[in-house]
Amino acid sequence: METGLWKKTLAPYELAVEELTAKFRHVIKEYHIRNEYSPIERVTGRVKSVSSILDKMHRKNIPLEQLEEKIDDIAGIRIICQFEEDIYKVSNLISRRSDMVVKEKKDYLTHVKESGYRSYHVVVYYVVETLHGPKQIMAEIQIRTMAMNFWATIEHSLQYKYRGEIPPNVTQRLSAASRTIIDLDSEMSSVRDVIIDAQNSSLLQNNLVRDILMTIENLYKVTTEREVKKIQDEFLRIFKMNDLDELERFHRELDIIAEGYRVQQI
Ligand code: 0O2
Repeated sequence: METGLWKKTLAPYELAVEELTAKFRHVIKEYHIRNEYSPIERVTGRVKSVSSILDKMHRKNIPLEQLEEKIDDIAGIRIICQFEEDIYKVSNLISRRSDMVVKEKKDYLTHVKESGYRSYHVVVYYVVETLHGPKQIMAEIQIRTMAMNFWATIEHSLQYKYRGEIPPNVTQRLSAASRTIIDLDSEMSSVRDVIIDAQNSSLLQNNLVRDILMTIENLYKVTTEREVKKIQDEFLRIFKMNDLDELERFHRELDIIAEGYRVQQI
């Protein structure tokens, strides 16, 4: 296929990666707006390189005409989670969405690959709008923990370096590292509740501080500088106490004050 044709073929996949990445990032945002822990930590996406596509076609004996129906990871999204439990939450979240249809799920967590690779793959059908109307494509969503991603990234780079022929002693060490990662993930899961609790508190504090500062800024427009200075000093005093309940109480009180000024203005 000539360069221009590759560009045309891959364009809808570029769009799908952009849209899906934005959508999953928005999921994180929605959780944070609700002061809730997000099972998605980070999202990245890529369109498979032409050389990697050619490589796969060659490896799997796929003719050019069947490229789009046989290769399901031309559009690839990677979702990184903090804990293994989150992976299944994300997978369920994907199943419930109306803008993508699950074609297949591959669970390499319970069925670890011989290499030691662990991840959860969801292949979805996704429709993008093109100049010629809607086009349905496939996208592969890889969901894994940070630790699994660390392992897979290193192993992938070694595959590349050794062109798939990793020396046996390195393979053995990678297998051992993969087992260590299973232990690490399970250890982290055992303190998941405590970690989530701490992260939720920090998220709530950030949101409260942001709201309070915005309200104080707005108060500048409707009351005297002296009054705002008093409120600001009170805020700094409470902030230094490092007490979330106090901060929430101050936030509520400030809302009532701001509401009072709004009423006065009407
Ligand atoms: P790239 O460069 O990431 O695009 P199969 O023939 O069944 O092994 P298939 O049908 O492509 O592979 O599906 P699968 O197993 O879901 O693998 C798709 C992608 O998962 C791979 O894409 C890798 O990104 C990742 N993957 C699968 N197995 C391994 C592994 O052992 N190690 C690492 N590091 N990643 C893996 P590509 O096309 O191989 O590569």
